[in-house]
Amino acid sequence: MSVEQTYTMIKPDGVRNGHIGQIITRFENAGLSIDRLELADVTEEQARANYKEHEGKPFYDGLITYITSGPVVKMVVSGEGAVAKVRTLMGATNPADAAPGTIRGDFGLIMDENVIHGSDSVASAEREIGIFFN
Ligand code: IDP
Ligand code: MG
Repeated sequence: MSVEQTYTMIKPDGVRNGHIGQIITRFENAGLSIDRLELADVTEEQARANYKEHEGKPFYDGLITYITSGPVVKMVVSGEGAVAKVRTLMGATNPADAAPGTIRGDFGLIMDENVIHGSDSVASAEREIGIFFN
């Protein structure tokens, strides 16, 4: 493994429900560094670019509406194996299946509002950092 950067964002429900501090604390406790951080709305263009792979799926329109529904916390996080580390800390996509102790397991309840996004590969991370921090 090597030092990587990943893109992660606390989604509108995570911000709305007051979980920013606890989520950032989990990253820092895991030894990850916060390289960039910004509270902002996701534009429709950014949302569509980020979720391009899901275009046409039944949940796609709802996903775009949800991710643009309020401010998010956008972050670039780095460290040894940061991409996989953040995904492990996040937990399973559906909070109903996410293990206790994971961010989605502890702070989420339903698939439609699953608290956090994290890049799934180094290539995705580079693409997503370009979308959200240009
Ligand atoms: P991931 O966020 O764990 O990488 P993906 O399968 O890439 O999961 O899906 C991207 C996002 O789309 C999820 O985080 C979730 O917000 C949303 N999503 C995925 N599948 C569904 C679904 O079946 N219903 C509602 N939303 C979904
Ligand atoms: Mg994904």
